[in-house]
Amino acid sequence: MTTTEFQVTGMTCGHCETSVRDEVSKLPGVENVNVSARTGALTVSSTDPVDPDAVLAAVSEAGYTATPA
Ligand SMILES: [Cu+2]
Repeated sequence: MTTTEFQVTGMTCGHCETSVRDEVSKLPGVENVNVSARTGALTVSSTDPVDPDAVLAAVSEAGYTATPA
């Protein structure tokens, strides 16, 4: 299990968190997603290291912008 951290901008509430969590959870190998609208922190736990670009694309799909942290 590995965890990868990102910083997300644009989230304001729990619905934003859910949108990000739903999209990132779809990525292969992702086991757990922790996201906070308050801090912008996104932590992705996965069986193998995730492709950061895939996570950034998934967050973008949800309507927000992420950068590796
Ligand atoms: Cu929101």
